[in-house]
Amino acid sequence: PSLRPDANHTATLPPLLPCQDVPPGLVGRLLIEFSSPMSMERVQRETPEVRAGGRYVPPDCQPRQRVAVLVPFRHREHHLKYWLHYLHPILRRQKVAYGIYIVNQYGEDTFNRAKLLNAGFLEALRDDPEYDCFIFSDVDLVPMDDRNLYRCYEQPRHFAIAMDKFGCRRLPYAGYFGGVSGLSKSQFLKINGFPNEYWGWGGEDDDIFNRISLNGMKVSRPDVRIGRYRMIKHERDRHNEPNPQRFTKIQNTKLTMRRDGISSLQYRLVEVSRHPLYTNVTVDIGKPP
Ligand code: UDH
Repeated sequence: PSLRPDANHTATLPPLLPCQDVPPGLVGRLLIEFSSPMSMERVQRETPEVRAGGRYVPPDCQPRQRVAVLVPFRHREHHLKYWLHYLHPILRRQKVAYGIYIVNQYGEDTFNRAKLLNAGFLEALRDDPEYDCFIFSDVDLVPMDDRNLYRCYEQPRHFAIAMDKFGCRRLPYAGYFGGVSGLSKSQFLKINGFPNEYWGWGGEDDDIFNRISLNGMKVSRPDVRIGRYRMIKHERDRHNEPNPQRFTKIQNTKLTMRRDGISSLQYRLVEVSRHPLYTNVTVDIGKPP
């Protein structure tokens, strides 16, 4: 804990107490909708407490974790406005220190969600080596309850367990790990990060689930009433067609995970820019072989 100088720099304030495990300002179930118009200016106006680059530290307690929230991204500006509008206030109430990183895929080659997230992991750590928890969130998913705490747990966490698109019922299948997940730095390194070789839509989340199980860990999840999400409706993106190789690839995680992952990641950093509510990291991750 640091001693903070007071306004006159003559005395020091007592160190802050650790933030409570269950933050006292949570409100529970939230009303989420994507029909009212949203502009980035409005979101910025309503979120003055966040520092440049989308960084926040609770002012009234000592946070227990430093969380980097990583969003795989390309051409979804419309979704990003809603996502930031809802997520910043939720994360603030949850009393963690956090930073938002939009990991933007450069160029128009086939999308690769997991490889982007690997690059985001390294770039967030380069920005702040103190991050000890990483949350990976699609840009079109907003939690419906702020008791779904965006932090890291004893075991890798799957947050998005019930979505309105699946009728808010439980998981589509038992090993589902898509949408929003979270791993501590050591959990992430233990599974050698995410696979780099899933180009196009699908399969990478199942591969990550396999990595977790094969390394002796077990996915933890919130209560089904708390883990609900709203998804912004959209059509399939261009250059993110379903990957026909995904079914065979997920059979082979055990053989591939040691050589394919954060240890073998290659990309070119194109740009890092600090926006008022997020840090944009644009990376050139290449294209399928
Ligand atoms: N993403 C982008 N840009 C893209 C592709 C994906 O930003 O071009 C990111 C974004 O964060 C998105 C995530 O990757 O939330 C996952 O991709 P997705 O939203 O395409 O996957 P999802 O399973 O949808 O949500 C699949 C297509 C549904 C088509 C339905 C047609 N009615």
